Amino acid sequence: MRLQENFQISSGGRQERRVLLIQLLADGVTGWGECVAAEEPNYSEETVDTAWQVLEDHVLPSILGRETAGAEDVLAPVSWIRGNRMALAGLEMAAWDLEARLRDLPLHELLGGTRRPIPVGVSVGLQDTDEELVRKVGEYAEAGYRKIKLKIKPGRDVEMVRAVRRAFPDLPLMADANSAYTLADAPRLQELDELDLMMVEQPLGYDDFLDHARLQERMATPICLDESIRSVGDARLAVALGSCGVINIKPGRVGGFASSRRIHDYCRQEGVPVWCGGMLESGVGRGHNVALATLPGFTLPGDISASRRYWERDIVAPEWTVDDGTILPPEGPGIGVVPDEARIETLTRRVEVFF
Ligand code: OSB
Ligand code: MG
Repeated sequence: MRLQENFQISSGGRQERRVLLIQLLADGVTGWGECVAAEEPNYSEETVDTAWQVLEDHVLPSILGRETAGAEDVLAPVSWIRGNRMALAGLEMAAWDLEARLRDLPLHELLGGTRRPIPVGVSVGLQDTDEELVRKVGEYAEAGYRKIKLKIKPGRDVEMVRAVRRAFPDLPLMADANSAYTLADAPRLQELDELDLMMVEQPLGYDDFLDHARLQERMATPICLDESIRSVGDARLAVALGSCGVINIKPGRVGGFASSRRIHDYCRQEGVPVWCGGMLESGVGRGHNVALATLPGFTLPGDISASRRYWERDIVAPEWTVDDGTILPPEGPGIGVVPDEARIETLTRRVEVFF
């Protein structure tokens, strides 16, 4: 699927998405999953190709045809697999959608969600000029998004964010560095404290809990961890060390909904706010994110924008729309939207069927 614009983050840009969809069939009903792994290993170690290989060679042979108590336990036979959480999550979330459809329940209800409508924000990629960024942010603010996230990197940070803050003094703003800095940049990052940001996301290394804690001691703005948090164990480590004040939960990154709920429940108990991040998903993965964001601890707007923000045409009907900065979780079964199988077929480059 071709993105409407090249989406630039500190580690590079993306124009095309190779979306790995998983259909899980039982009793004539289909559950849909989306693996969020990217084309290149620049966000996590996984790619769409490693995920395909792990699913084909290791996950599916262990799981297909086995009895399972429900989606919550579908990954039990592959608990021996280390990492590869995006591959596992794609399958696990398909199982949740399947279970919800088999029980004729909306996925958000099966997950225990309570919030509706859900407030949403938008993530804005790096732009060539501050003027272009200010113009884009203005459009999203006008559209009503409840939080606007600016991608930053060294050389495109304090002055750029200041230009946006000057143009929009009251806008809920945050910045995301995707691990572009080191602790040596602390003086620079501290300058962000003057710009009234809701949080700064993943400023340092994807695996560096200690330096995030050192940086948080020196910054008033809460640090939000994204790449660093892959499990509830990571969340416990981050909270114990003081590495962050906020956590971004992406179900695709943490191994699925069961893991997302463990992180959510732990953060709720510890008073750490969470929100649902995004990975440039198609309408299928967007549906999983909408369902997750209905859980009570998701008190901050997620990176869950309308289908049209990324896609000229999405692969689900109806497409995801944002009304006054909110999305109303659908009441239909499963993710509540219908994948457009004819359109998906025209976009498909590779199919494999397992029994
Ligand atoms: O860091 O949150 C991120 C997109 C791809 C990879 C990483 C990130 C992002 C985004 C976009 O910020 C979120 C979205 O709108 O899907
Ligand atoms: Mg991020």
